Amino acid sequence: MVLSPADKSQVKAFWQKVGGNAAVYVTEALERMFASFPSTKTYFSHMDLSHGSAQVWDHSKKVAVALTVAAGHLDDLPGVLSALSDLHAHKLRVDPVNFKFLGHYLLVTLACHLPDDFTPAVHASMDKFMAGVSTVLVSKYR
Ligand code: HNI
Repeated sequence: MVLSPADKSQVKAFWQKVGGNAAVYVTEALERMFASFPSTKTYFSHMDLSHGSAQVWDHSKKVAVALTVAAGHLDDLPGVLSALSDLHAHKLRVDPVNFKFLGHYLLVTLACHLPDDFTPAVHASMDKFMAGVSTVLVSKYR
């Protein structure tokens, strides 16, 4: 997954617009994923997944930070996401297909909240960004 220079600047500029709402959007994306694919809830069976859950919120904040770090290091996603790659593959054993789901629901959520900024070009670049993050996070699976 190669992000062109144009993709990189689109991702950076768009993520700036997301700003402090990143964790809110991650929470909504997770809720959408859980609603459409209830099997994904099994990974979080130790957590309270009800709407407004403090545990989900804490988790979303961590995911948001990881995505913000990734958006700031688009030339070194494998480096900055290495520990998370170990965690998801070796410890959590998240099936790779689930990253496509979460990436999809995050893009849908972003499009809903930032419709004017989520142009087709931004959509394409953000899709590549999420695919790039996912590629790293699944790279050590099995
Ligand atoms: Ni994910 C924990 C980032 C996709 C299931 N995940 C984290 C943490 C970050 C993170 C950050 C917290 C690590 C820590 O505590 O140090 N996860 C990301 C990112 C993506 C992603 C950036 C993709 C965009 N995770 C997924 C997917 C699933 C998933 C698709 C399963 C469907 N993640 C988990 C689980 C945990 C987790 C489970 C542990 C939660 C906990 O606190 O016990």
